[in-house]
Amino acid sequence: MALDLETRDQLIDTVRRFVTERLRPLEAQVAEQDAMPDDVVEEMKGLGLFGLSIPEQYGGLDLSMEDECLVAVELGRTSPAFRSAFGTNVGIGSQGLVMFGTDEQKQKYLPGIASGEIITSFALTEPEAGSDSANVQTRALRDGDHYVLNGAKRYITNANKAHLFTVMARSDPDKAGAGGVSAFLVERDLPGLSVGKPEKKMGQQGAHICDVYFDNVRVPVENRLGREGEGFKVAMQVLDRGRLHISAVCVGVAERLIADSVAYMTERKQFGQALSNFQLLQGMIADCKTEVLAAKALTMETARKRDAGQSVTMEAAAAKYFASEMVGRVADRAVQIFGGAGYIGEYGVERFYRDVRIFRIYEGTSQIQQVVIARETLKRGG
Ligand code: COS
Repeated sequence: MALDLETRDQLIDTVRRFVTERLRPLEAQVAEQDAMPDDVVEEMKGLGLFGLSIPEQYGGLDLSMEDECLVAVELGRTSPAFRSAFGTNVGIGSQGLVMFGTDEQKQKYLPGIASGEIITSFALTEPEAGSDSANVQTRALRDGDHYVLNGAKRYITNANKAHLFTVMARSDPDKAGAGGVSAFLVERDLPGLSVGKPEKKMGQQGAHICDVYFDNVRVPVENRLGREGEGFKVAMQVLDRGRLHISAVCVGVAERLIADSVAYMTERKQFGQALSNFQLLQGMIADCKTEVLAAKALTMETARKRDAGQSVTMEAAAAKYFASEMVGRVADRAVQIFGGAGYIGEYGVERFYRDVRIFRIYEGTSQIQQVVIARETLKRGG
């Protein structure tokens, strides 16, 4: 649902203040401790951030994709680890349920997801199914009114905190590829489900990814999401949407890095004058600004198309591809503008440089986005 302009501006203003006053001062601490303070998470719940995309009837804010992207841009202006705390609830952890769930499933889980009481995770990736996500090996064999899940998932965001997983598993062992995959809502406390230790990562400390193991986990048939064999489609549609949200976050991070770079260029003097007077550095700022404007325009245009009910598989892939590569270039230039100060920990620029690297990998690598863009363009004939 699109908010009226006044309500939207109020929400954006509230999020902007929360980011500036509450989250930014904690960036270094969260990175050093690799942990999100509980009180911050509680404040996020109070602001409704866990339920941005959840329909109003289940207690969420029910934002349109356009409004969600505007909020995501604001949240991008701080360490991306903060957004990750509720990112799965807003995106890949909840949207399969929102798009494909039955009324009963929605009533059971969505209010808790919207309030942040239930943390969600999206379990698609496996050791042998990364970019080739149709090659899911986790089994879900039907046994009466249950499916029995066996297998392992890898790099699952928020798995260590999750209460509910959307799991893609092969329900038809005779069918290789996408057609044999079904999606399931799997509760954390089912016997046989276990979660590994958080991985040590390059960046985004404070956000966690872990393996998830299924050892004869009995999932009731009523927890299947969509029809049998429809799981890959569920995953792809969730990712179409998720990719757009990530694009908006990339725009926010880039805007933050440009603002930090401009502030530094104004203050720092070399050769007797401010760095901002040097045209080679101005050229870097111009390139950053041009690219972020382009990424934002593509992201918002695609969000509006999606809100209008159009399929945006290709456009969302293009937005994710362009925005994630763009923020990588912007972060690299920011390190260059800061010089030695960009390379040491104190200024936080090197932390963003590491944090943004994952945007070109998760929810589909840049190369997968290229595949999606090319396939769709060829299919459409141009
Ligand atoms: N929406 C709806 N359906 C889709 C779809 C989409 N965006 N993309 C594919 N499908 C459907 C196809 O239409 C096809 O259905 P039919 O068999 O009925 O025609 C089926 O799904 C299989 O699609 P396809 O043949 O394109 O599958 P591929 O194995 O070639 O894989 C890619 C397609 C590579 C695009 C997919 O595996 C992918 O996105 N990989 C990256 C996964 C990813 O992002 N992982 C990150 C982890 S999650 S954080």
